[in-house]
Amino acid sequence: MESEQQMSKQLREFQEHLKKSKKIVALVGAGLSVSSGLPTFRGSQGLWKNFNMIDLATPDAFYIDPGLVWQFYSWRRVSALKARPNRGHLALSKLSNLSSNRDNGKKVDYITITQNVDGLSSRSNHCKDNLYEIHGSLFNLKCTSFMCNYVDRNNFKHPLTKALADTEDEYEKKNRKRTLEEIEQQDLSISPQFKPVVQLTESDLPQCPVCKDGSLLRPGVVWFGESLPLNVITKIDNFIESETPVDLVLVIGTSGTVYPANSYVDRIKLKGGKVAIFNTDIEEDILQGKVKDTWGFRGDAAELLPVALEPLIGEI
Ligand code: BJW
Repeated sequence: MESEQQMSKQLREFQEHLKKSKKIVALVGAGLSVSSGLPTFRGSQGLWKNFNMIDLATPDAFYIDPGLVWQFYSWRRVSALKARPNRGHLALSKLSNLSSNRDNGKKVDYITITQNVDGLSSRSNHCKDNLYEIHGSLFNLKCTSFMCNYVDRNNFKHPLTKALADTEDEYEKKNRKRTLEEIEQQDLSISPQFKPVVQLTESDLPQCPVCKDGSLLRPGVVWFGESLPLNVITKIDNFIESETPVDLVLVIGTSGTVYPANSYVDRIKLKGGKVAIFNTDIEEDILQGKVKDTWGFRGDAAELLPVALEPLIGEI
Protein backbone atom coordinates (compact mmCIF):
# COMPACT_ATOMS: atom_id res chain seq x y z
CA MET A 1 0.00 0.00 0.00
CA GLU A 2 1.18 3.52 -0.73
CA SER A 3 2.60 5.39 2.25
CA GLU A 4 1.14 8.69 3.45
CA GLN A 5 4.44 10.26 2.44
CA GLN A 6 4.23 8.96 -1.12
CA MET A 7 0.61 10.13 -1.44
CA SER A 8 1.39 13.65 -0.26
CA LYS A 9 4.45 13.85 -2.54
CA GLN A 10 2.24 12.86 -5.48
CA LEU A 11 -0.41 15.37 -4.40
CA ARG A 12 2.15 18.18 -4.09
CA GLU A 13 3.62 17.49 -7.52
CA PHE A 14 0.17 17.09 -9.09
CA GLN A 15 -1.09 20.35 -7.63
CA GLU A 16 2.00 22.24 -8.84
CA HIS A 17 1.24 21.02 -12.37
CA LEU A 18 -2.50 21.70 -11.95
CA LYS A 19 -1.86 25.33 -11.05
CA LYS A 20 0.24 25.81 -14.18
CA SER A 21 -2.20 23.96 -16.47
CA LYS A 22 -4.05 26.09 -19.01
CA LYS A 23 -5.86 23.27 -20.76
CA ILE A 24 -7.43 20.31 -18.91
CA VAL A 25 -9.56 17.29 -19.83
CA ALA A 26 -11.46 15.04 -17.41
CA LEU A 27 -12.33 11.55 -18.65
CA VAL A 28 -15.06 10.17 -16.40
CA GLY A 29 -16.37 6.63 -15.86
CA ALA A 30 -18.84 4.76 -13.66
CA GLY A 31 -16.57 4.96 -10.57
CA LEU A 32 -17.43 8.65 -10.16
CA SER A 33 -21.08 7.80 -9.50
CA VAL A 34 -20.41 4.96 -7.05
CA SER A 35 -20.69 7.13 -3.98
CA SER A 36 -24.00 8.43 -5.37
CA GLY A 37 -25.21 4.82 -5.11
CA LEU A 38 -24.88 3.70 -8.74
CA PRO A 39 -23.01 0.51 -9.67
CA THR A 40 -20.05 0.14 -12.04
CA PHE A 41 -20.20 -2.12 -15.11
CA ARG A 42 -17.32 -4.44 -14.51
CA GLY A 43 -16.30 -6.37 -11.43
CA SER A 44 -18.61 -7.62 -8.71
CA GLN A 45 -21.00 -4.63 -8.90
CA GLY A 46 -21.85 -5.17 -12.57
CA LEU A 47 -24.81 -7.48 -12.11
CA TRP A 48 -28.53 -6.83 -12.51
CA LYS A 49 -30.84 -9.69 -11.52
CA ASN A 50 -27.96 -12.10 -12.24
CA PHE A 51 -27.38 -10.67 -15.73
CA ASN A 52 -24.02 -9.20 -16.58
CA MET A 53 -24.71 -5.50 -17.26
CA ILE A 54 -22.20 -5.49 -20.12
CA ASP A 55 -24.17 -8.25 -21.88
CA LEU A 56 -27.34 -6.15 -21.76
CA ALA A 57 -25.67 -3.04 -23.25
CA THR A 58 -25.59 -4.42 -26.80
CA PRO A 59 -27.79 -4.12 -29.91
CA ASP A 60 -27.96 -7.94 -30.00
CA ALA A 61 -29.44 -8.15 -26.50
CA PHE A 62 -32.12 -5.60 -27.48
CA TYR A 63 -32.83 -7.42 -30.74
CA ILE A 64 -33.20 -10.79 -28.98
CA ASP A 65 -35.22 -9.60 -25.97
CA PRO A 66 -36.20 -5.91 -25.97
CA GLY A 67 -38.44 -6.54 -22.95
CA LEU A 68 -35.51 -7.70 -20.84
CA VAL A 69 -33.30 -4.82 -21.92
CA TRP A 70 -36.08 -2.27 -21.32
CA GLN A 71 -36.59 -3.64 -17.78
CA PHE A 72 -32.85 -3.16 -17.17
CA TYR A 73 -32.91 0.41 -18.47
CA SER A 74 -36.11 1.23 -16.61
CA TRP A 75 -34.32 0.26 -13.41
CA ARG A 76 -31.26 2.30 -14.43
CA ARG A 77 -33.46 5.36 -15.08
CA VAL A 78 -35.11 5.16 -11.66
CA SER A 79 -31.79 4.54 -9.89
CA ALA A 80 -30.17 7.52 -11.60
CA LEU A 81 -33.09 9.81 -10.77
CA LYS A 82 -32.99 8.72 -7.16
CA ALA A 83 -29.24 9.39 -6.98
CA ARG A 84 -27.76 12.81 -6.33
CA PRO A 85 -24.51 14.29 -7.68
CA ASN A 86 -21.67 13.78 -5.18
CA ARG A 87 -18.72 15.99 -4.21
CA GLY A 88 -16.69 14.61 -7.13
CA HIS A 89 -19.35 15.76 -9.61
CA LEU A 90 -19.43 19.13 -7.85
CA ALA A 91 -15.63 19.49 -8.06
CA LEU A 92 -15.71 18.94 -11.84
CA SER A 93 -18.68 21.26 -12.14
CA LYS A 94 -16.66 24.01 -10.46
CA LEU A 95 -13.74 23.33 -12.79
CA SER A 96 -16.09 23.53 -15.79
CA ASN A 97 -17.32 26.92 -14.70
CA LEU A 98 -13.78 28.32 -14.43
CA SER A 99 -13.53 28.21 -18.20
CA SER A 100 -16.85 29.94 -18.77
CA ASN A 101 -16.23 32.59 -16.12
CA ARG A 102 -13.06 34.28 -17.32
CA ASP A 103 -13.34 37.25 -14.97
CA ASN A 104 -11.92 35.38 -12.00
CA GLY A 105 -8.35 35.41 -13.30
CA LYS A 106 -8.17 31.58 -13.49
CA LYS A 107 -8.27 30.96 -17.21
CA VAL A 108 -8.60 27.27 -17.86
CA ASP A 109 -9.69 25.68 -21.09
CA TYR A 110 -11.58 22.64 -19.90
CA ILE A 111 -13.85 19.78 -21.03
CA THR A 112 -15.45 16.83 -19.24
CA ILE A 113 -15.78 13.71 -21.37
CA THR A 114 -18.16 11.47 -19.49
CA GLN A 115 -18.93 7.88 -20.42
CA ASN A 116 -21.74 7.90 -17.85
CA VAL A 117 -25.34 8.07 -18.99
CA ASP A 118 -26.79 8.84 -15.54
CA GLY A 119 -27.09 12.62 -16.01
CA LEU A 120 -25.40 13.35 -12.66
CA SER A 121 -22.74 15.65 -14.14
CA SER A 122 -25.39 17.64 -15.92
CA ARG A 123 -27.42 17.88 -12.68
CA SER A 124 -24.36 19.15 -10.75
CA ASN A 125 -24.57 22.56 -12.42
CA HIS A 126 -21.76 21.65 -14.80
CA CYS A 127 -21.34 24.20 -17.59
CA LYS A 128 -23.32 22.70 -20.52
CA ASP A 129 -20.89 23.95 -23.18
CA ASN A 130 -17.99 21.80 -22.02
CA LEU A 131 -19.76 18.60 -20.94
CA TYR A 132 -19.67 15.77 -23.48
CA GLU A 133 -21.84 12.72 -22.73
CA ILE A 134 -20.21 10.42 -25.29
CA HIS A 135 -22.32 7.35 -24.51
CA GLY A 136 -25.62 9.24 -24.58
CA SER A 137 -28.20 9.53 -21.83
CA LEU A 138 -30.68 7.26 -20.05
CA PHE A 139 -33.21 10.07 -20.42
CA ASN A 140 -33.14 10.24 -24.19
CA LEU A 141 -35.33 7.84 -26.15
CA LYS A 142 -34.94 7.20 -29.86
CA CYS A 143 -36.81 5.30 -32.54
CA THR A 144 -35.37 1.95 -33.65
CA SER A 145 -36.53 2.39 -37.25
CA PHE A 146 -33.80 3.32 -39.76
CA MET A 147 -36.40 5.41 -41.57
CA CYS A 148 -37.25 7.55 -38.54
CA ASN A 149 -35.09 10.01 -36.65
CA TYR A 150 -37.47 10.65 -33.75
CA VAL A 151 -35.65 11.50 -30.50
CA ASP A 152 -37.27 12.43 -27.19
CA ARG A 153 -34.71 14.25 -25.01
CA ASN A 154 -34.80 14.74 -21.23
CA ASN A 155 -37.73 12.41 -20.70
CA PHE A 156 -37.81 11.76 -16.94
CA LYS A 157 -41.16 9.98 -16.94
CA HIS A 158 -41.46 6.81 -14.91
CA PRO A 159 -42.85 4.32 -15.70
CA LEU A 160 -42.53 4.68 -19.45
CA THR A 161 -45.29 2.08 -19.93
CA LYS A 162 -47.67 0.31 -17.53
CA ALA A 163 -45.89 -3.01 -18.09
CA LEU A 164 -42.53 -1.49 -17.17
CA ALA A 165 -44.08 -0.11 -13.99
CA ASP A 166 -45.13 -3.60 -12.99
CA THR A 167 -41.52 -4.70 -13.19
CA GLU A 168 -40.41 -1.89 -10.91
CA ASP A 169 -41.20 -1.12 -7.32
CA GLU A 170 -43.75 1.59 -7.83
CA TYR A 171 -46.51 2.45 -10.24
CA GLU A 172 -47.37 5.98 -11.19
CA LYS A 173 -51.08 6.13 -11.99
CA LYS A 174 -50.97 9.48 -13.72
CA ASN A 175 -49.38 8.91 -17.10
CA ARG A 176 -47.52 12.20 -17.28
CA LYS A 177 -43.98 13.58 -17.25
CA ARG A 178 -42.89 14.19 -13.68
CA THR A 179 -40.45 16.70 -12.28
CA LEU A 180 -37.07 15.63 -10.91
CA GLU A 181 -38.17 16.74 -7.42
CA GLU A 182 -41.27 14.53 -7.51
CA ILE A 183 -39.22 11.52 -8.53
CA GLU A 184 -36.53 12.16 -5.93
CA GLN A 185 -39.14 12.36 -3.15
CA GLN A 186 -40.81 9.03 -3.86
CA ASP A 187 -40.28 6.01 -1.62
CA LEU A 188 -38.05 3.49 -3.33
CA SER A 189 -37.43 1.29 -0.33
CA ILE A 190 -37.95 -2.04 -2.09
CA SER A 191 -35.20 -2.63 -4.61
CA PRO A 192 -36.42 -3.77 -8.03
CA GLN A 193 -33.09 -5.62 -8.20
CA PHE A 194 -34.82 -8.44 -6.36
CA LYS A 195 -37.96 -8.71 -8.45
CA PRO A 196 -37.87 -11.38 -11.15
CA VAL A 197 -37.61 -10.44 -14.81
CA VAL A 198 -40.97 -10.80 -16.55
CA GLN A 199 -41.61 -11.73 -20.16
CA LEU A 200 -42.79 -8.63 -22.03
CA THR A 201 -43.99 -8.37 -25.61
CA GLU A 202 -43.27 -5.45 -27.94
CA SER A 203 -46.73 -3.98 -27.30
CA ASP A 204 -45.77 -3.63 -23.60
CA LEU A 205 -42.81 -1.40 -24.46
CA PRO A 206 -42.39 2.28 -25.43
CA GLN A 207 -43.51 2.87 -29.02
CA CYS A 208 -42.50 5.62 -31.43
CA PRO A 209 -45.27 8.25 -31.53
CA VAL A 210 -44.28 9.24 -35.08
CA CYS A 211 -43.90 5.92 -36.92
CA LYS A 212 -47.19 4.61 -38.29
CA ASP A 213 -46.08 0.96 -37.90
CA GLY A 214 -45.49 1.39 -34.15
CA SER A 215 -41.71 0.90 -34.12
CA LEU A 216 -40.13 0.42 -30.73
CA LEU A 217 -38.35 3.21 -28.92
CA ARG A 218 -34.98 2.35 -27.37
CA PRO A 219 -32.75 4.04 -24.80
CA GLY A 220 -30.69 6.87 -26.31
CA VAL A 221 -27.38 5.35 -25.23
CA VAL A 222 -24.42 4.04 -27.24
CA TRP A 223 -24.12 0.27 -27.22
CA PHE A 224 -21.10 -1.81 -28.27
CA GLY A 225 -20.47 -1.72 -31.99
CA GLU A 226 -22.44 1.52 -32.40
CA SER A 227 -21.00 4.86 -33.44
CA LEU A 228 -20.67 7.64 -30.95
CA PRO A 229 -22.44 10.95 -31.73
CA LEU A 230 -20.33 12.46 -34.52
CA ASN A 231 -20.84 16.11 -33.52
CA VAL A 232 -19.62 15.35 -29.99
CA ILE A 233 -16.60 13.33 -31.17
CA THR A 234 -15.64 16.11 -33.59
CA LYS A 235 -15.72 18.74 -30.83
CA ILE A 236 -13.55 16.55 -28.58
CA ASP A 237 -11.09 15.88 -31.44
CA ASN A 238 -10.85 19.60 -32.14
CA PHE A 239 -10.16 20.33 -28.47
CA ILE A 240 -7.45 17.67 -28.17
CA GLU A 241 -5.81 18.17 -31.56
CA SER A 242 -5.83 21.98 -31.65
CA GLU A 243 -2.50 23.81 -31.71
CA THR A 244 -2.42 24.31 -27.93
CA PRO A 245 -1.84 20.88 -26.39
CA VAL A 246 -3.72 19.60 -23.34
CA ASP A 247 -1.54 19.97 -20.20
CA LEU A 248 -3.41 17.53 -17.98
CA VAL A 249 -5.92 14.70 -18.26
CA LEU A 250 -7.81 13.58 -15.14
CA VAL A 251 -8.81 9.93 -15.54
CA ILE A 252 -11.62 9.38 -13.06
CA GLY A 253 -13.30 6.10 -12.06
CA THR A 254 -12.95 4.32 -15.38
CA SER A 255 -11.47 0.94 -16.22
CA GLY A 256 -10.28 2.42 -19.53
CA THR A 257 -11.37 -0.69 -21.40
CA VAL A 258 -13.72 0.92 -23.91
CA TYR A 259 -12.76 2.56 -27.19
CA PRO A 260 -12.75 5.40 -28.16
CA ALA A 261 -12.90 6.84 -24.61
CA ASN A 262 -9.67 5.08 -23.62
CA SER A 263 -7.79 6.42 -26.66
CA TYR A 264 -8.03 10.04 -25.47
CA VAL A 265 -5.53 9.48 -22.66
CA ASP A 266 -2.81 8.18 -24.98
CA ARG A 267 -3.49 10.89 -27.52
CA ILE A 268 -3.06 13.57 -24.86
CA LYS A 269 0.09 11.89 -23.49
CA LEU A 270 1.61 11.71 -26.97
CA LYS A 271 1.34 15.48 -27.22
CA GLY A 272 3.08 15.99 -23.86
CA GLY A 273 0.11 16.06 -21.50
CA LYS A 274 0.38 14.59 -17.99
CA VAL A 275 -2.05 12.13 -16.45
CA ALA A 276 -3.70 11.97 -13.01
CA ILE A 277 -5.72 8.86 -12.16
CA PHE A 278 -8.43 8.81 -9.47
CA ASN A 279 -9.59 5.25 -8.88
CA THR A 280 -10.10 2.70 -6.12
CA ASP A 281 -7.88 0.33 -8.09
CA ILE A 282 -4.49 1.62 -9.32
CA GLU A 283 -1.31 -0.20 -10.33
CA GLU A 284 1.42 -0.19 -7.69
CA ASP A 285 4.02 1.28 -10.09
CA ILE A 286 1.87 4.34 -10.64
CA LEU A 287 1.28 4.82 -6.92
CA GLN A 288 5.02 4.64 -6.33
CA GLY A 289 5.62 7.38 -8.89
CA LYS A 290 7.47 5.03 -11.25
CA VAL A 291 5.39 5.82 -14.34
CA LYS A 292 6.56 8.96 -16.09
CA ASP A 293 4.22 11.96 -16.06
CA THR A 294 1.51 9.98 -14.29
CA TRP A 295 0.11 10.47 -10.79
CA GLY A 296 -2.21 8.00 -9.11
CA PHE A 297 -4.66 8.67 -6.27
CA ARG A 298 -6.25 5.57 -4.84
CA GLY A 299 -9.69 5.85 -3.25
CA ASP A 300 -13.18 7.17 -3.81
CA ALA A 301 -13.14 9.81 -6.54
CA ALA A 302 -15.92 11.71 -4.75
CA GLU A 303 -13.58 12.26 -1.81
CA LEU A 304 -10.30 12.66 -3.69
CA LEU A 305 -11.31 15.18 -6.36
CA PRO A 306 -12.39 18.08 -4.11
CA VAL A 307 -9.05 17.82 -2.24
CA ALA A 308 -6.84 17.39 -5.30
CA LEU A 309 -8.48 20.19 -7.29
CA GLU A 310 -8.72 22.66 -4.41
CA PRO A 311 -5.92 24.99 -5.64
CA LEU A 312 -8.05 25.76 -8.70
CA ILE A 313 -11.63 25.43 -7.50
CA GLY A 314 -11.33 26.42 -3.85
CA GLU A 315 -13.18 24.63 -1.07
CA ILE A 316 -16.42 22.75 -1.78
C1 BJW B 1 -13.94 3.75 -8.68
C2 BJW B 1 -14.83 3.77 -7.60
C3 BJW B 1 -14.85 4.93 -6.81
C4 BJW B 1 -15.04 1.88 -8.62
N1 BJW B 1 -14.02 5.96 -7.10
N2 BJW B 1 -13.15 4.76 -8.96
C5 BJW B 1 -13.88 -5.83 -31.08
C6 BJW B 1 -15.17 -6.17 -31.51
C7 BJW B 1 -16.20 -5.22 -31.50
C8 BJW B 1 -15.98 -3.92 -31.09
C9 BJW B 1 -14.69 -3.60 -30.67
C10 BJW B 1 -13.66 -4.54 -30.67
N3 BJW B 1 -12.53 -3.94 -30.22
C11 BJW B 1 -12.82 -2.65 -29.94
C12 BJW B 1 -14.12 -2.44 -30.19
C13 BJW B 1 -14.84 -1.17 -30.01
C14 BJW B 1 -15.70 -1.19 -28.75
C15 BJW B 1 -14.83 -1.50 -27.54
O1 BJW B 1 -14.17 -0.65 -26.99
N4 BJW B 1 -14.83 -2.74 -27.07
C16 BJW B 1 -13.91 -3.14 -26.00
C17 BJW B 1 -14.73 -3.61 -24.81
C18 BJW B 1 -13.00 -4.19 -26.57
N5 BJW B 1 -16.27 0.13 -28.66
C19 BJW B 1 -17.40 0.40 -29.27
O2 BJW B 1 -18.06 -0.44 -29.84
C20 BJW B 1 -17.82 1.86 -29.27
N6 BJW B 1 -18.14 2.22 -30.59
C21 BJW B 1 -17.20 2.28 -31.53
O3 BJW B 1 -16.03 2.10 -31.29
O4 BJW B 1 -17.66 2.51 -32.80
C22 BJW B 1 -16.75 2.26 -33.88
C23 BJW B 1 -16.49 0.73 -33.97
C24 BJW B 1 -17.54 -0.14 -34.08
C25 BJW B 1 -17.30 -1.51 -34.19
C26 BJW B 1 -16.00 -2.00 -34.16
C27 BJW B 1 -14.95 -1.09 -34.01
C28 BJW B 1 -15.20 0.29 -33.91
C29 BJW B 1 -19.05 2.04 -28.42
C30 BJW B 1 -18.80 1.79 -26.97
C31 BJW B 1 -20.08 1.93 -26.17
C32 BJW B 1 -19.92 1.55 -24.71
N7 BJW B 1 -21.20 1.46 -24.14
C33 BJW B 1 -21.34 1.22 -22.72
C34 BJW B 1 -22.85 1.15 -22.39
C35 BJW B 1 -23.47 2.55 -22.45
C36 BJW B 1 -24.91 2.54 -22.11
C37 BJW B 1 -25.18 2.17 -20.68
O5 BJW B 1 -24.65 2.78 -19.74
O6 BJW B 1 -25.97 1.26 -20.47
O7 BJW B 1 -20.72 2.25 -21.97
S1 BJW B 1 -20.51 -0.25 -22.15
C38 BJW B 1 -19.98 0.42 -20.61
O8 BJW B 1 -18.55 0.57 -20.56
C39 BJW B 1 -20.56 1.84 -20.59
C40 BJW B 1 -19.46 2.58 -19.93
O9 BJW B 1 -19.60 3.97 -20.20
C41 BJW B 1 -18.23 1.96 -20.51
C42 BJW B 1 -16.97 2.19 -19.69
O10 BJW B 1 -17.08 1.64 -18.44
P1 BJW B 1 -16.47 2.39 -17.17
O11 BJW B 1 -17.19 3.66 -16.95
O12 BJW B 1 -15.00 2.47 -17.33
O13 BJW B 1 -16.92 1.42 -16.01
P2 BJW B 1 -16.16 0.11 -15.44
O14 BJW B 1 -17.16 -0.62 -14.64
O15 BJW B 1 -15.50 -0.61 -16.51
O16 BJW B 1 -15.02 0.69 -14.50
C43 BJW B 1 -15.32 1.39 -13.31
C44 BJW B 1 -14.01 1.84 -12.68
O17 BJW B 1 -14.32 2.60 -11.53
C45 BJW B 1 -13.10 0.69 -12.24
O18 BJW B 1 -11.78 0.96 -12.70
C46 BJW B 1 -13.15 0.77 -10.70
O19 BJW B 1 -11.91 0.40 -10.10
C47 BJW B 1 -13.43 2.23 -10.49
N8 BJW B 1 -14.14 2.60 -9.22
N9 BJW B 1 -15.50 2.62 -7.47
C48 BJW B 1 -13.20 5.87 -8.10
N10 BJW B 1 -15.67 5.05 -5.65
